[in-house]
Amino acid sequence: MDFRSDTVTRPSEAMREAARDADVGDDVYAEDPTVNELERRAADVVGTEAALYVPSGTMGNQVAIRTHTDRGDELLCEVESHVYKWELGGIAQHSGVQARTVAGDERGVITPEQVHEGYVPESGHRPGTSLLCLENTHNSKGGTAIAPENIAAAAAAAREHNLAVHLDGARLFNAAAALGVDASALVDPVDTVLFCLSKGLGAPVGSVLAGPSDFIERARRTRKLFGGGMRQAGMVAAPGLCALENRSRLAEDHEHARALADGLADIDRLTVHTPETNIVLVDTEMPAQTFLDALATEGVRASEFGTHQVRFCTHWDVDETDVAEAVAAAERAVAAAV
Ligand code: TLP
Repeated sequence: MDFRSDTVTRPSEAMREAARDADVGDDVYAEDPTVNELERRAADVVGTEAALYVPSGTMGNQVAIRTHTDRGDELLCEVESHVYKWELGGIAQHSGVQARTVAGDERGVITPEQVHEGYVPESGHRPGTSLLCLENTHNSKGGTAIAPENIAAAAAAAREHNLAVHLDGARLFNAAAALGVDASALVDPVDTVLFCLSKGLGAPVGSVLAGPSDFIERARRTRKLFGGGMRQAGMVAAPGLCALENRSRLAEDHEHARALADGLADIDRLTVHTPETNIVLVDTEMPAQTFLDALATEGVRASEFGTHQVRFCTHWDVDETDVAEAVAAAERAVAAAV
């Protein structure tokens, strides 16, 4: 049982068939009908003018940053955000941009005041901020679903300084499902959004960068520059189209995460954070790796998220029985991890 991430899912039969039967063309000439359909449909779903299919969430975020900024600019982001913490310093490497971080609250929310304080006006000595990056759900904070009001407030503060706002919504639809809102409500306040087809939605490959048409046209050139221009990409976009229709199943993952959290909470020497979506963070009294090794011998995999913290992700390849078995395995692992 693999709880390391929601990226580990295997494509369904329907996805495999869709890939086999996909109508394809050369997407670098924008002639792949399946990719074009996916981009149209994706833009529709999040309420933007246009969208761009990209190979990964990381590429989508990095293409967005490069397209929004100029070399030597500064961007503002939460200190534990994925773009800053988990993308190999891509902000500096790909865009020549300096990141200024602010520490959000325990759920990863950035306040308007923090945006005002973090903003740097361009001067003879200072680079000048051009972009605010937000994240929803916030991965490092345990998949917290940030409310539309919080997104809107931070974005409004950014606009007072003429900053563009990019949302890393790798798990945007998890946030929407948890909050009971349409994804467009989370996207309306920002300029651009990245979301992943390859996480809870279950596609084997791919993410989408969405925003205004003129931005997406420029992002298409950046994607090519970054080596992300794919040819008969309809083969992988077709399962992505199936994935887009999987949005309603995410609530199931959230239920499984709650059941998992409840079960783990009864185990001594583990402290469980209450999940808001499909991510369960667990603080371990013993070193996280010791617990993970013991858990692996019980046939359950999870991720190290800190020296004394592990992350479990639920997804469509784990069901209720798996959750119950994982809890029992965790109990044995804690007993064994001395
Ligand atoms: N996150 C992965 C790891 O990199 C940690 C995971 O297993 O959660 N934004 C957010 C908020 C993400 O969580 C991720 C993936 C990405 C962007 C990047 O997506 P990919 O993996 O498609 O490049």
